[in-house]
Amino acid sequence: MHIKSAEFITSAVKPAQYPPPDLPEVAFIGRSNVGKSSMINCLVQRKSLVKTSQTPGKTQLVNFFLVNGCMRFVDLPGYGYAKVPKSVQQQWGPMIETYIDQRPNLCGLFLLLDIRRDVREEEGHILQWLMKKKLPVRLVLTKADKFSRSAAQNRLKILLEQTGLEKNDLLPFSSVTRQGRDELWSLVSSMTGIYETPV
Ligand SMILES: Nc1nc2c(ncn2[C@@H]2O[C@H](COP(=O)(O)OP(=O)(O)O)[C@@H](O)[C@H]2O)c(=O)[nH]1
Ligand SMILES: [Mg+2]
Repeated sequence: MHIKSAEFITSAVKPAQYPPPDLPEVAFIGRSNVGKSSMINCLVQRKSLVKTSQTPGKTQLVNFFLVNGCMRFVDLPGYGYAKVPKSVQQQWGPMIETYIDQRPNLCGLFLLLDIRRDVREEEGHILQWLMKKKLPVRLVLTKADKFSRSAAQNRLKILLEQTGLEKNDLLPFSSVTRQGRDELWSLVSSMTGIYETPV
């Protein structure tokens, strides 16, 4: 996909603040510091459309980005950062579940997991919500550059067992080497039905 434009639209905490559901959306979810902002920036070829940080856990909002004027990327709040107060940590669940439940134009989701980490309770919850909704989901294994190809294959096997997902549901990705970027865009296209940049 040729990237013509990518812009921040708005941040929301509740559905009344979401933009109208008039364009297809794909959403990105993951633990704080998993590399979500870096991945979105890599997809849209912008250095800092989405702020990346050394201090994780800052984004506790649902952030909407308009891409090529025809689809939206939705950056969901990062979870699981210990230094964030408990009260704030407890908001991510309802905020994400509400978005998934109440968004008619949501076409698919990418759940991000650091390739070096195991699947935990939060990822389990999210996978359950998605299966209930029958929404397309892919598990993106971020920071794949931290491993050699063969070590990455071993991790893939372990994560397949932990999640019960199928091989095609997992995608190694790196925003450093851009490994997986084209595959990710193909998935976004098939989820949204948008294959071409509008003229
Ligand atoms: N090696 C490596 N580091 C990454 C990658 N993606 C992100 N990072 C680093 O991981 C940290 C968190 O990244 P960020 O995108 O802000 O994560 P977010 O909290 O999930 O949005 C930053 O220090 C990034 O430079 C990657 O693909 N490879
Ligand atoms: Mg971020």
